[in-house]
Amino acid sequence: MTRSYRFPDGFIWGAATSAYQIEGSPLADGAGPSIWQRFAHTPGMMANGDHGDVACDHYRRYKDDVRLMRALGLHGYRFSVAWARVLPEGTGRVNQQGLDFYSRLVDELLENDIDPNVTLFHWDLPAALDDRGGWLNRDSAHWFTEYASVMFKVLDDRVKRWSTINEPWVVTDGGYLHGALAPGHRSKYEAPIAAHNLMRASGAGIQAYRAVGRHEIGVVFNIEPKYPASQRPEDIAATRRAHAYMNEQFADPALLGSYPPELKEVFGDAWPDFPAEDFQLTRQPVDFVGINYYTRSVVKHDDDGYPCRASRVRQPHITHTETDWEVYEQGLTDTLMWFKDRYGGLPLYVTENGAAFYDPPAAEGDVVEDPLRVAYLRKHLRALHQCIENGVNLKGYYAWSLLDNLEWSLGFAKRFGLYHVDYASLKRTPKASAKFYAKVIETNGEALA
Ligand code: PNW
Repeated sequence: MTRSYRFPDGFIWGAATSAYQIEGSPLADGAGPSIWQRFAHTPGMMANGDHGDVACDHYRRYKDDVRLMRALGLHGYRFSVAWARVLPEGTGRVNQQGLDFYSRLVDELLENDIDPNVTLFHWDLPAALDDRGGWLNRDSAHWFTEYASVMFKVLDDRVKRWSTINEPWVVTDGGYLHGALAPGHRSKYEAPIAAHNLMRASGAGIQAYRAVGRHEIGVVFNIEPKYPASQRPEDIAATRRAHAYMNEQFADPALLGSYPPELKEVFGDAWPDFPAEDFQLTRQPVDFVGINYYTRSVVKHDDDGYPCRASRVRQPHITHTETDWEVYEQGLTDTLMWFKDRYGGLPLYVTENGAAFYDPPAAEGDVVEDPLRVAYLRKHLRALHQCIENGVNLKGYYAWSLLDNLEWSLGFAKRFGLYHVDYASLKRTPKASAKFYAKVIETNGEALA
């Protein structure tokens, strides 16, 4: 007998994007600059000199893009709000025109029966706040709640799912430790402080929501499971450090109210003594957690590996994506099972999952053939079905991404979309993965068989 991959009734099938990656027009209608606007216009920071000035022009084409979502049959759409459109200086004055854009987008989604899932912070901090120290300033938790409260007030009548912060690990590792992402700092001393303040901000945002909100709020982590390259004690210890650094450093303060002890080994004298009362703020009850899963890594001890004295061991026999990530669906199952074991059975969403592959051009009127992305999706969705059978409280899935878009400092060359975007004409073309995903949604998973 063939196995059925039917998902539970009410499972949310969605797709995700983020503001700076798709919107374009970053300074339109009174918006202030963000750190990504600045970073992308700093020579040498972006592959190919790419930037988000136009991106997918979603700011002006959002109605067309909602039509694409509708064609997929999406139940949900996860997007982020550009903080500096709403509060151009980050705090204080509210820019009504910026708010109106998101209000129109939400209305358009609802008219098409698509449930909005709003991420408040997906990396584009207002530049004015970076000038005040950004995430290194403890006041950032107050700045964030001021902004979040404006959004709750305007959209909570229509938005039923909110997330505070997207992937705090990437913000701190890329933005404050290695400098490859905005704001481009390289400091072992700054990274844990920025991380801590992001989790304080997330907690403060959740606390503010409890006073005024009527629906659900959570936080989104990227989780990359770590597997030891050998059973040698030093590889196992390196794997523990890498896992504590990337995964537990964020989920632990949010859900357990503490940090794992390995972080002291990772950061050494750069690890601060955080005030005990901060953990009441970081540990606010959440309605769900969003997990972004892309890949795993196999880890060995390496004295030159920074900052964990660990490095990745490439697995030559496994397919890798264009961002050099292993295709490893068992890692998704392991991640969700680990999460349930460590943090309990709270509701989970996979808020991002997808792959960059080279997609060959299509003739006019044809779909873009992307067999590797179809295979990636199929494998990961089958793995998710297994998780549900194993008792994971999984409520929905958001594919990354609806459209090809600006892959941050890697530029437009890395394409994650279900829809291909021609950046000269801005024309959207469905890929075979879009057709496949539409079938999965229509059959509630049965097309995975
Ligand atoms: C996520 N890593 O970023 C982001 O949420 C998206 O904005 C991004 O486009 C997508 O994944 C694809 O990269 C990540 O190095 C960046 O582990 C880097 C990592 C993970 C997630």
